[in-house]
Amino acid sequence: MRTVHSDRHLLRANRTELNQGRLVPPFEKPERVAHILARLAERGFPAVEPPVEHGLDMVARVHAPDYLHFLETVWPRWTAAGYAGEAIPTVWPSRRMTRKGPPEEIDGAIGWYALCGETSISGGTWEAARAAADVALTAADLVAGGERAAFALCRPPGHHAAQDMFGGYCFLNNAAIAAERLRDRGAATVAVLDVDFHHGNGTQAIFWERADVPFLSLHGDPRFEFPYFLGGADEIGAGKGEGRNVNYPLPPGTGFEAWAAALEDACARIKAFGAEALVVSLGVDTFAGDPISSFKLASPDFLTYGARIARLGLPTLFVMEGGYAVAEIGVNTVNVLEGFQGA
Ligand code: 6XA
Ligand code: ZN
Repeated sequence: MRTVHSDRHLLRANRTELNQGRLVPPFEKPERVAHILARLAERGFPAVEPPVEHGLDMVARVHAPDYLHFLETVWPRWTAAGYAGEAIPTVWPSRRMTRKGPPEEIDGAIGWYALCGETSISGGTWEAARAAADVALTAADLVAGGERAAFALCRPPGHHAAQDMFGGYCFLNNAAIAAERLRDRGAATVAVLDVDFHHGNGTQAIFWERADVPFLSLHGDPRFEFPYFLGGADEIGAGKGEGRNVNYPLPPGTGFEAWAAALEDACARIKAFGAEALVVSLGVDTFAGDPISSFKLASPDFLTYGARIARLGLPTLFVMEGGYAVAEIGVNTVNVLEGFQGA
């Protein structure tokens, strides 16, 4: 399996995350990628390939123009305002605050575009996010060109990013952008299967009314887990997308047996939807040792479920999302790919 990856992820090197009431070093850090690259090499995967620049056309199919302009300019605006720290929202258009649109002041505008407050923005974030989208698009092109599967080693991740919102470490929705690309390149129905521990609220929102991109997500029950305000089993899509959004909220502490049963159901539905290609939002924060998640998957379980995904028999694009047990992130991620290849 070929891997696409850009060194420009290193430009995303923020120093702060708001976690449990403290500013801490971010969990979503560059070392994550180094461990995955090392494991790919150790296991004999082909040398990683740099992305082809695709410009912003495909990105703009998923994200609103004013949001893209915000992402491009937020850091210079923040520093020009004289703020000393990294850009973090502190106020939102919350219930009963009815003014629409971003205010002039960047301290307010960032709240308009933020879905939550842990994710700081610093210089280089926009450049890294753009490179990650190019990685996803380039890997999607490999699959569209006939590869059985490809791995988009994206960083920063994307599945929380909605049409016009960032948060949960995400800025551009790499998986959604790739799914659009696979649609353009001829797959009539492209399923997105999100196996990250967290609900892919951004991907769900983007394809909510779409029949051509069904979205299926296994995740921590939002009654207990981030992003809290989306991800219930009763969210089934609307309009043409009705019945094509499928959530599997699972309780804290879920182990592989229950998780795999949900995956089995998701696979049956992907078949029933008639998907011609598959995008997997691949977060490995379902691992028992993950510092911010509560599922109990063990490293061999990642091999097992990679093989199950392969048995769908679909051209498959893996897009990297979360996973913060850094010492094991390489093994767990590459286990999914090896399980897939060995099936
Ligand atoms: C914020 C948790 C953000 C979760 C990010 C993630 N307290 N998403 O891994 O998949
Ligand atoms: Zn996650």
